[in-house]
Amino acid sequence: MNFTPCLFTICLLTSGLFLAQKGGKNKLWYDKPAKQWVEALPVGNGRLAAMVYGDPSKEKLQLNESTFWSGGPSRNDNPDGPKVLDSIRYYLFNGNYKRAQILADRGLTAKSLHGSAYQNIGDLTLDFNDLSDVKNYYRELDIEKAVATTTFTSSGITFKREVFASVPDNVIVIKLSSDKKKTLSFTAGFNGELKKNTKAIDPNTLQMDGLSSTLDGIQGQVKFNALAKVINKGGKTLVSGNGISVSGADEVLILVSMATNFTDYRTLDTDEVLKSRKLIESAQNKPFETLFKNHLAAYQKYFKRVYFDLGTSNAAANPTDIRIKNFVTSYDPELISLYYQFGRYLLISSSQPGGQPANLQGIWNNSNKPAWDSKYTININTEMNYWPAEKTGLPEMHEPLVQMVKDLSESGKETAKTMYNSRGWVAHHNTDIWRITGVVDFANAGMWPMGGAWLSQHLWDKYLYSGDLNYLRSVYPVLKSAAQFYEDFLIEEPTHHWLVVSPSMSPENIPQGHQGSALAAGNTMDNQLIFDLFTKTKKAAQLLHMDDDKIPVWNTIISKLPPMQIGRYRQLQEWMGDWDDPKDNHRHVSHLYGLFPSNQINPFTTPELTDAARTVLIHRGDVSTGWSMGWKVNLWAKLLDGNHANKLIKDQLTLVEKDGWGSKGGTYPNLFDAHPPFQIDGNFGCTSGITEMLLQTQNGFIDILPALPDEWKNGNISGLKAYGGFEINIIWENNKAKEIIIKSTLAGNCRLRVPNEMQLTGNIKLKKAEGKNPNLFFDTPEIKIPLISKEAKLNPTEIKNEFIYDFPTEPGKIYKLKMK
Ligand code: FUC
Repeated sequence: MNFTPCLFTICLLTSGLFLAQKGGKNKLWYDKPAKQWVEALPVGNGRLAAMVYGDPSKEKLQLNESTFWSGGPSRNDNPDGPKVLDSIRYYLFNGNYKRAQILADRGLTAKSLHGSAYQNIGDLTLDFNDLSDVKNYYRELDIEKAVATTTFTSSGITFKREVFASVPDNVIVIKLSSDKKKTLSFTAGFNGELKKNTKAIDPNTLQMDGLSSTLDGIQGQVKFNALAKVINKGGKTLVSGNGISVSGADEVLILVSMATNFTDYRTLDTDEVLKSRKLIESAQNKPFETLFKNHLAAYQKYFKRVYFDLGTSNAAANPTDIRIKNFVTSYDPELISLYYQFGRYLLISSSQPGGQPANLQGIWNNSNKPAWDSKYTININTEMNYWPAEKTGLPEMHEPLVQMVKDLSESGKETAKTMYNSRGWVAHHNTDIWRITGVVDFANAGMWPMGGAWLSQHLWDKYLYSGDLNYLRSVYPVLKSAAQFYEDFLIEEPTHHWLVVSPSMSPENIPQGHQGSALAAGNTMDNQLIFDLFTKTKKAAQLLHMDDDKIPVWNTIISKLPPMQIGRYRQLQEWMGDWDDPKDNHRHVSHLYGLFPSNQINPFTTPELTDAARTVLIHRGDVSTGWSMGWKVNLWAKLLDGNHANKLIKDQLTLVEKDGWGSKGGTYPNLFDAHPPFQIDGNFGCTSGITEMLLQTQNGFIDILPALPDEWKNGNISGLKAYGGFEINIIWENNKAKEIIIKSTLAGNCRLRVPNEMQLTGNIKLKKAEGKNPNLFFDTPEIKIPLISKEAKLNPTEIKNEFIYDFPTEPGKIYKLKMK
């Protein structure tokens, strides 16, 4: 192919009809086709996904379907659990950590099944037979419309390709057009490693079917069927080998449908051929304009809820990969807002009601043996995927996670019984589409019986945004059963007689002097998770007037949990013993769960713990894997240090040019987060973190611009959500809040913390806030006084709280505050 990249200064496409608006606020764009997967552009409808390469001569769309996983319905509980549990606990309480680990590997780690892998359907290729004289090349992903477009000229003709994945029509739509009739000629074909057959079933329909892999001894049982319907205007189509050749068409629409036999995590009885065919049949009679209109309405309903503007600069005139490369040395605020909205784009595109939750790679995966199986790591990664959901106006996208937790509460009940002889449900550090809940990999990574406790927090937190009691009623049994597991599983440790989780670990870190074993009892994160789980379950029961008799039981458990501890280096202790190493730069900062996403540590009511949490972050350092940096953006925001949070955003927006493995994260040319390799949690974590810099809602009030970096002088954001059903718009100028608009949907007291003096427009006066916030959505927990090492020299910072106001609100009313 003779290919000339376009220079952005001269890249004006020739034809008026095909003139593409190059770049722009919500666009990723490039002046060359993707050479590797992390340069291709993702589209998805929550179930179907494609990575679009945009190659003029050899177009490729790598395809996924969210239910195409290796294996089949399966479980992985180790039945020897009850035989080894007491001994493991004995060893842990007596300092023989290594023996505990060895025994856990023997009696608790899964005997053979370590989880299934999310797999790749294959590629749709469109071979244009080496186009000559390619010029004016341009490709973009418009995240405001969720469309990937490629345009270029060849021999003076302008070609255009548009691709989107439609939720309402449930197919991937590709439109090929040009500004001259009869110029579209190519061969279309399917290919994939796991295919069984691929053929043209008629001159307009390609079909591929296949079967998922066998892994860890579980026979691959997921069957897929993929169809591509080629609808040409003008020209003709012919079956050519396994493909279809199109010649001399004026315009071509290709509809891609994919389906599997997956019905639910226990059942594989869907007719994948019928499903895939029906979807094509109902889409094929609709004109492109109708398909596009349907798609746009369904997508924008979600996307347009939040608008974010941080200003722009000349840097925005460059292609996206160059902007990432230059980010640290140039001033490019619009890349931050683009990256932010890209996180929302990815969540809308990978997690739709009724579907699977976003896995480690969302739904985009080109491998059949992906990193960590591209499954669900629930000791941080899956939770992080959903941090932006509620607060950035995407509660519907949270639903697949809620459904997965409901599934796990069923599958995990058997695990609790089989492995620990306990009631309730338990999940460890991984799960997959079959909702396995046993211990995977090896004890040093997998022996963490807290996955259920962490995921359950999402059930309650979702309620805090909507106030929907019917929803709360529907998830309450899951919360109660998660708590019930720990009612049975917690054990009194011999020194302080605290109730602790044992065996467990602080994911996935090994304390110094611990004989190389990660296993320990009473780890800080576990205590924080249990505290939250029981506190939230109790609140839910009280709101729903249920289980009065359980309240004293839960209160007793809460009172016997260990307090947080500040160790000799002034650090929040990660473990029950003062074992932290100030040189430890492990990517997990599990004990900081208490700071974010939880609110047990905050600068307002727990200054000493806040100081100790800051020490941990300083010891750990900034640069790490992608998701670790994404978490740290949130953590520094919660410490009210916007400049440090901004530094982390810069670390995260460091270009990683090539796909591969490593421990230094960053961002790929297509804005995918680099663990490396690609892992989507970093994208979502950072979107959440940016929100936390502008709005926090967990400390008993709505905190406006709590961690605004000096560099973000002017900006505005609208459509953010706070607890208690409040919707917030903020405009700031010269680092001061200029205007705040608050919509109340549920009524109640609105307590606001603002960075400068403000007044309400209209008749209502702001009152200086005093005492506890009467609005129960903002209720904050009572934390035990921490134990502090005698060697620790604390340095807590005092927070200036000059402007905290109260005003009453009514449902449906809008309130405007202006700078005084
Ligand atoms: C956890 C992390 C790794 C990776 C994996 C998917 O094990 O420690 O860094 O993100 O999940």
